[in-house]
Amino acid sequence: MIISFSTNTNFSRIKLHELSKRGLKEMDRITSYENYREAWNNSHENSQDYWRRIAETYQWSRPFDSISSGDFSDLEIKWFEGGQTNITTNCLDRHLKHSANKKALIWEPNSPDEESITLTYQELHAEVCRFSNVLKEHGIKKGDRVCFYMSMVPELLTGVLACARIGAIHSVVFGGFSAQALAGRIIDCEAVMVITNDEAYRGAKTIPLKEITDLALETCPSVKTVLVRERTGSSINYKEGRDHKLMPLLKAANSKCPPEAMNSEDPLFILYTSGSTGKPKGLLHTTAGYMIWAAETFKQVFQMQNDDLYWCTADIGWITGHSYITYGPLLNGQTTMMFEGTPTYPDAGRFWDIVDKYEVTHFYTAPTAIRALQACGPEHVRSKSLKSLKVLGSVGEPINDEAWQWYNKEVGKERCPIVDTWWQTETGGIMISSLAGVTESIPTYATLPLPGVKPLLVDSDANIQDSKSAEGNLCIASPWPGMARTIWGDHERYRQTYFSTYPGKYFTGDGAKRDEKGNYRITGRVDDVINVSGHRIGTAEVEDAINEHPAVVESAVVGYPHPIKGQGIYAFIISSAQDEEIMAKELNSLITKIIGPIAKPDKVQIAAALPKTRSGKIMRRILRKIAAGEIDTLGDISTLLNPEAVDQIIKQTASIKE
Ligand code: 7RM
Repeated sequence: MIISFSTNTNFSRIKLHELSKRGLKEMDRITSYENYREAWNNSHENSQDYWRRIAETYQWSRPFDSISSGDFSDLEIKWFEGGQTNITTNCLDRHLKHSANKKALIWEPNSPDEESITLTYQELHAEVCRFSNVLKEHGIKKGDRVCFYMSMVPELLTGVLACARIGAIHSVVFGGFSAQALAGRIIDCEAVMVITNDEAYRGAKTIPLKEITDLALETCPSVKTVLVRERTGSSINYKEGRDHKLMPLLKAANSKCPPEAMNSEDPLFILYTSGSTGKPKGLLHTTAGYMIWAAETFKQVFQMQNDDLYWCTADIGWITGHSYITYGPLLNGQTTMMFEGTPTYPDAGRFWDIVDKYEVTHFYTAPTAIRALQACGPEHVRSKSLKSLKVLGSVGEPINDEAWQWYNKEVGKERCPIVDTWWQTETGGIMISSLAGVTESIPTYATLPLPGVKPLLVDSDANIQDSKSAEGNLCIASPWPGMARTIWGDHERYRQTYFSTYPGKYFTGDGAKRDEKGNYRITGRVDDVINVSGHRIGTAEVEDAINEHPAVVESAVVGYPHPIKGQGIYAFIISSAQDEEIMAKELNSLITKIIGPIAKPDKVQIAAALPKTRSGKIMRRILRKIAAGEIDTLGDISTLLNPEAVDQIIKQTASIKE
């Protein structure tokens, strides 16, 4: 074994005057491939030192006593124990000395005709403090759960930070979920407050968020207060004593609020995500480890200069919006942009208009958006300048070669490195990615693990694939600061879901390949999770919803390749109903009600029977092949209980409409 005695000392350092301008302490930035290698080795061989040095560049109200403890067997994982900090001190207060007048947030509204909003660090600090005081005035205290069901308005970002400032636990629910899905999450975390909009603007549509909230709250006794951020001004119901208008409260509130001293392992937020079984899981992220991970990964992956402008197009309702709209950029003292609208409103040039309007340098989006815009034709992008762009990012699903090439050529004009960032709600931040302009970008490869991340490829018998180039199920070998610490209220489910398939390892649910040089290519989920337009959807959840239909006897839902969405949803059902089109409509509205419009099936097929094993299990592998149109490679079906079901389904498939 080669033992490296390397320390961080010869990392190239950002010039001191640059740093003092930013108000940050001296910090290390990886600036070459060799540097990266050294940092990666160091992060594993001298893990404790490595993270101490990084953590010390942040502000603590009480220094930490130890770096990390716990492992993937005891699952009592703790980082920076004994320390106290507040993530908003590090996002906001820390920058006031040198960057008070630097732009912190630029908000671009849904309609290009409406005024944008810009807040400096000073102003954002004041807004967050006002919001914190409003929360306190309404009884919110440390440890309380506050649920956000909002569109992308500035108060979503300031509200989340306000929770963090006073130690309340935020749980953001994406505005595309239904009342029932919202209620499920509120009930699970026993939220005492919901913050919503009257309505959301979304392209040419409006979404009645308050109405949906009211419906959800019929079954949520824990909620005592609802704050409503008026956006469209539509007339909505206010329930006496429970509901309040947010904006007048903010206006009247004091703009100073001291940060709550949070222990390193105190909860910061809960975010729900779908898995292969059961209801959505509330992943819990804690204060210090998440903070360090969001900050450090943002810094190393995006490699921003002081005057650069960063825009991530995600919604704060997803983890990408938590780590890379809110926390990561602000922890680094950068300017973050927030966009309320959609890529195609008023037309498919909107993203590029925004890039030109503000001179965005760093642009981070999802493959599904790239493919959707690609399908609208090159004129929308070729008619724009885009000369400000320096770095492009991709996240949420595997990026196919065609989309990668289009992004590189039409958007990046072949002069912007692309960072394809692989990570999950569970990981808190980026795990595998190139570092912009520092390590190589390779089409369709997320490439290299970040310092602190040791990926493993294992086969289905749990054998680690040691050879340089290999393929297998992607696991992570050891804890990293940003990992979720538990599933809210169900630590056993956390163990079962992530650490039982391969004991002693974290199993991601993804498959991956590794090339000779150690670059990873993520091939997609190997479990019953499908990724539709970058949204994680559990097939079991969709099946449960479908099975609520009185005419459905049984169902099986699988993903299939979809040119824009990445994966589409294909539902096979056994039903007494005859008419597939009517059934598809009914199931669409049922799923919209139970989960939300994002989980609507693209195809519904009424089958005479589902292929089953002799023990009665549905053979999803075969259904996936049929859904993908790969009927020549079904493999051996003779051992099935009912091989004839396969032929029947294939015959019917030809007539299925989207
Ligand atoms: C950040 C986020 C996680 C799942 C993950 C993968 C897929 C995400 C990439 C990717 C290939 C990528 N969190 N995924 N990023 N697959 N390349 N760069 O999306 O919890 O919502 O989803 O998304 O399958 O397991 S998530």
